[in-house]
Amino acid sequence: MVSVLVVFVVSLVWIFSVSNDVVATQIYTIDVVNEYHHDPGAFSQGLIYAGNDTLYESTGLYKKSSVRKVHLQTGKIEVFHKMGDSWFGEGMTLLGDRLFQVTWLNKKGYIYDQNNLSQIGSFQHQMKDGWGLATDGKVLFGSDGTSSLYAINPVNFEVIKRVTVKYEDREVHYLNELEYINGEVWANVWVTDCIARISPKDGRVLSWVFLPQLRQHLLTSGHTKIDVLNGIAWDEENKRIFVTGKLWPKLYEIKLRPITEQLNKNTMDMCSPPKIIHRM
Ligand SMILES: [Ca+2]
Repeated sequence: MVSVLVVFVVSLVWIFSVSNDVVATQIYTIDVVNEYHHDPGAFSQGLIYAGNDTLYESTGLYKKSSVRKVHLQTGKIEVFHKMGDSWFGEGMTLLGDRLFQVTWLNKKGYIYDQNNLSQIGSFQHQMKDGWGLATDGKVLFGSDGTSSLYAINPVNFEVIKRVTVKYEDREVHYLNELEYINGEVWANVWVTDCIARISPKDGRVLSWVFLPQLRQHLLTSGHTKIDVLNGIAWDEENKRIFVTGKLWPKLYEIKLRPITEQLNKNTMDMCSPPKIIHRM
């Protein structure tokens, strides 16, 4: 009888703790504050805001990969660096006055002068692949398309720390473009319309941002050749969040709005697809 009671009490505690976790994970939808022109030929892989209405963008695809300095208001490309035809540009971040960029299916990255985008160095990293980069001003955060989030020494490029990103007990695979915002690392999850807000301390997904309306609106407006949502940039000074996607004709400034929707299995499948598909 005592053991039955113990099991009952333990079960109650477990149910209570699980339901608390579900309630504690905030979900946000978004409102569009501004929209700007974005080069529809830019296969966006890295996006950074650098002050003075200036964005830096890294783009992918073989023979088309590039690094650009872009004026926010007009979308005008002010400086353009074309990468070699055999390189596929991926995530990029700005630390000091240098841009660090990783490349797809390769452990080699490049360093550029932020003013003229001249290539001033290269590096080898220890991730499995190069997908996303961000920085808190001290270390580089990196993703490689798995559920791993890396903290990387920006001098010797050794991995300082690796955490597995999880929502509750479920690994979140395909972490893509990154941005460091107020102590969190925000990550596009490849092929989804979701952004995971991650604690870099332990890899826990603290909350989710749902953005399906952006891609859906572009599709219904006739932009049928667009690819997935990818690219997050943060204007620390003015607290502005920018997002775009691969081959999207627009870049959006968004604001988050909390919603009360409960997370269910469909939501989790939508934001954190099982690891069964292979990237083209
Ligand atoms: Ca970014």
